[in-house]
Amino acid sequence: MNLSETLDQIQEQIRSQSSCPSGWTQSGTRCFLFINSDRDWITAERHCIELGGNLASFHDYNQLVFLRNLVYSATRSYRNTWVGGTDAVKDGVWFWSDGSKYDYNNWYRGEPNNAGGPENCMEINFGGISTNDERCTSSRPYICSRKR
Ligand SMILES: [Ca+2]
Ligand SMILES: [Ca+2]
Repeated sequence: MNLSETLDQIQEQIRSQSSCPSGWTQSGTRCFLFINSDRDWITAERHCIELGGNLASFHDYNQLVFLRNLVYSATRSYRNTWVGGTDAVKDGVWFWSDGSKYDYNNWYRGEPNNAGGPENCMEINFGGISTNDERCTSSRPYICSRKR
């Protein structure tokens, strides 16, 4: 093999390592997949784990907009959709199932409110761009996220 062929091979390896699996959308260093099947939160999370990730987290307004647009591109609507936020361990203490820092939120006014009972899982696309705490047993489509 000559030098040029070797370089081509190395470049191809870098390309394949730095891109998302087929069907996933890249944003920054991560890959995202909207799954248009209604599941309860923990079933959604377990499916994301099977796919090598977790339910998606977001850490600023733009990342939340990105997730919202991902739902729109797949469904042409802004369906309420699970992400990885939960306060199931201790009410009012929110964290992300992917272990990243819980450093941003954009709750709809009056949320999170545990309306009519425990609401311990986070959905996006509630009241526009905002989020809501929802019963974890509700069925929603969901967004998985994983490293490239
Ligand atoms: Ca709660
Ligand atoms: Ca709520």
